[in-house]
Amino acid sequence: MSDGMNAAQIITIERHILEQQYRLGDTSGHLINILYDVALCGKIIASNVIQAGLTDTLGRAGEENVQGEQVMKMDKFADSTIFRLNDHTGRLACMASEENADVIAIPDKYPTGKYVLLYDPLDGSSNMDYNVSVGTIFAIYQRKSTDGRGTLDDCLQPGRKLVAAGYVIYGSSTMMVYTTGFGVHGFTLNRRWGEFILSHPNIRIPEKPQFYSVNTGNERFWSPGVLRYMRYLQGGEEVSVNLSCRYIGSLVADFHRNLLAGGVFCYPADRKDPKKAHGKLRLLYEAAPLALIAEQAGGYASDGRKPILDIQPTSLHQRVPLFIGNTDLVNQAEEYISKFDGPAAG
Ligand code: FBP
Repeated sequence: MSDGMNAAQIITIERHILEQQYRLGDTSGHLINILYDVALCGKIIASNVIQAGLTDTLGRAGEENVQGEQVMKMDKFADSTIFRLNDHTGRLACMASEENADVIAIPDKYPTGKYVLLYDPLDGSSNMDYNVSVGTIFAIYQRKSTDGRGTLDDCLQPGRKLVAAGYVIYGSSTMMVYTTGFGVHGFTLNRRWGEFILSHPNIRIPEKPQFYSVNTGNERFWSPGVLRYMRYLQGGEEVSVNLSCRYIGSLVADFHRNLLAGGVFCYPADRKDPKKAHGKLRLLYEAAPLALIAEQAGGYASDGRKPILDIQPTSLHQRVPLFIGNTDLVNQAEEYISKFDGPAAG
């Protein structure tokens, strides 16, 4: 027995990912290795997150990113860690990050490969200084172009084309949750072994939801359909559900809780703030990868009108409204929005 586990129980993330290889027909093994590299990024970032107060990694880096947000020191660390661990492997055509305005090219001295890696290096980073859970979100596509350096077009693919997606959450424990289209699986980092071990196989969103998550501070900016939907979630409509409100303000943490306990996370469009007229969260490295996880776990993700996974991206940092979690709850959001906000504009 080791750490309370007998050998037969120990399923490392490498073993689990390798078992996916045969299902994926990823003969090159490149996708498998990218997933393993992401897990290694998670371990390195986790080792810094957990002692951030002791090292000079809390606070702002004194610059603004393409989103118009203050960049945190840990954003920079996480961003450069993911780049450095993936720029030389020959598995990627290109990368894109929430922290970088443009497509990230593979340095000329290194070969390119057939996959594209998109990532939010440290989601919820503005909460880091307050010891709130944060996360890394990743999305992997096969390139569309045939060879050479990858392009913007290789990154602008609808979520239905994802070959793998997931996140690493840095909370009371560090977990990696991923899917390659064969269910959703969660691994907990055993710090003594320095290894992610399978702890949550085949995650399914519980049928009976418990929570709704939304920043009610934005209520005055919501459309009539969204306002009625929130009343429905709070038990204020004739036919209602009666959920408890939980909002951390860190997407990965809010999503992870609802994935395991049942519920819905909402970041609606914001009718007054032009910057958030299409929501706050980014389609490519927040909404789409989590939408694949949700659907693979028996849930659903929508922009209030249509499936997130069907949206054809038009720009790298495009934002979308997001309703994600139990299918029934998200379907209700679509119904309230179409009933009280009328047909979609344009
Ligand atoms: P980033 O930190 O990746 O920019 O994420 C944005 C985010 O912090 C989400 O994690 C979270 O769900 C949301 O913004 C919170 O926004 P608000 O403070 O407006 O409720």
